[in-house]
Amino acid sequence: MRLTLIALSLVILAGCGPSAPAPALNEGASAPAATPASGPESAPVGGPESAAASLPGPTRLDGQGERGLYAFKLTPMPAEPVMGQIFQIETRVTDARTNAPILGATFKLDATMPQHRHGMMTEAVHKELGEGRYLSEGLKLHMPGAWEIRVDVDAKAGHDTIKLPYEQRPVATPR
Ligand SMILES: [Cu+2]
Repeated sequence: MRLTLIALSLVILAGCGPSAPAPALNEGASAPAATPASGPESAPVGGPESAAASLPGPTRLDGQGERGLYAFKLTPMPAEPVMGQIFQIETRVTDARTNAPILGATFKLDATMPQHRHGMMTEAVHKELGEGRYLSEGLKLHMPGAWEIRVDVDAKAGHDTIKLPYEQRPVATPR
């Protein structure tokens, strides 16, 4: 029973193509307003409290490495990357015990969709900014859904890695 369910959900999750929304075309394109499918206005406008509660909070992108050597704090720029658009992440790496910045590390950051078994379509470039800060450029999440951002650091104290779940929102459909 359980196995069947798991297998089923895996099959569903594995579907990469079908769930991908059509790529946004040039806004200038004189598309004759594709059927403005009567929007699902079913969402009731609740009180301010309930509305706030239903909003997904900002993703926390920090924590300690798996070996407990370093602490990582990731700051995406912009703060909420848009699906399919290039963005950057600045990662601050510190000693998990002393809080001292980790300098001169071999730094790598990558994003994958573990359930789909694929990564990004771009290759990120990393550079050290100083004071334990590392900049990753050229990141792009081309699908909505569950991504995992992984950082690998090699420094004097050794190698450590952190894997952070990140949910990419779909692009809002134009009206
Ligand atoms: Cu995918």
